[in-house]
Amino acid sequence: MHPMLNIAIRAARKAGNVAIKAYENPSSIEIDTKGANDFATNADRAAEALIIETIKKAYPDHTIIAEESGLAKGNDAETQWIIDPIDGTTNFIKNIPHFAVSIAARVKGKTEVAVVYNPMSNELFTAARGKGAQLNGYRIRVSNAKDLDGSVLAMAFPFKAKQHSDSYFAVLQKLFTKCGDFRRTGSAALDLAYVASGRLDGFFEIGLKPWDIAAGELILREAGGVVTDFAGGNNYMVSGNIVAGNPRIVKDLLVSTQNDWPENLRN
Ligand code: 2AM
Ligand code: CA
Ligand code: CA
Ligand code: CA
Repeated sequence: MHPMLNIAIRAARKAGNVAIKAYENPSSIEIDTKGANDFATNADRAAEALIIETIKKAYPDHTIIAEESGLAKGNDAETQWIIDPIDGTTNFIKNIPHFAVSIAARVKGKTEVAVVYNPMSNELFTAARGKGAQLNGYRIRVSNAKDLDGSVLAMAFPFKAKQHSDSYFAVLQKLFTKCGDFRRTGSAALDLAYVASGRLDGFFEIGLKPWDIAAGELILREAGGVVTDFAGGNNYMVSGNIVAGNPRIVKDLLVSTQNDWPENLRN
C-alpha cells in the first residue's frame, strides 16, 4: 500500500474514534458558531489536531490545509494534505450518524491518496491514484445509469446563499422532473464516496470548500466517475460548484442545466 495512504487511514481512524466517543456522549459536545448555519465543535478541533499530529509525525515537512486550523506551510511546499476532520458537522451535532473524516494528500497539484471514513458505519473509502477505489478493501465502481431517468442524485440547498435560493430551486424543479429522486445527506465527502460506490447515481452542490471535495474526488475518479464545475470545466476547487457521477450522468446533468444555473453560481 502507498505509505501516505497508510498514514491517512491511521489518522482517519484516530479522528473517527474521537467523533464516536463524543457522539455517544452528546453532553460533552461544545458548539461554536462560525457563521450563519456554520458550526464547529470541540470534537471537530480534537479530531483535526490528532490528524495533524499523526501526519506531522510521519511527514514533518509536508504542508497541511485543514478546515478548522487553516494552512500550515511546511518546508515541502509540493506535498499538501487537505483535511476535513468531520464532514457533516450539522448531522454530528444533531446525533445523526452520517458524517465522515476526509483526508487527501496532493503532490504537485495531483491527489495521490484519499480516505473518506464514516466511523459510525465503519465504512472506509480509500483510493490511490491509478490503483482504483475501495470500500473496506473491496473494489468499488460507479453505477451504470445511462441518463437521469430514474436516477437518485445527492444534492444540497444553498444554506450559505439563501438570497439565491429562488433561482436555485428553479433548477432543482427542472432536474426533479428528469431524475428519479434527490437525497440531501449533509456530507459532501460521503456523497462523493456514495457515488463512487454506485449507491447514488450523481451529485451536485454549490459553494463547497477544497477539504469537502479533495478526498472524495479521487475516490470517485478511481471508481470510474467524473467531476466538473457547472460549465463542464475544472474550476470546481475554486468555485466550489460541483457536478459528479459516471460520465453519462454528468453529461446529462450538464446538458439539462447548463443555461439555467444562476450566473453567480455557474462555473
Ligand atoms: P462541514 O460539516 O464540514 O461544514 C454539505 O452541504 C456540505 O456543506 C458538507 O460537506 C458540510 O461540511 C457543509 N456544511 C456547512 N454547514 C452546513 C449546514 N448548515 N448544513 C449542511 N451542510 C453544511
Ligand atoms: Ca464546517
Ligand atoms: Ca466539510
Ligand atoms: Ca468539517
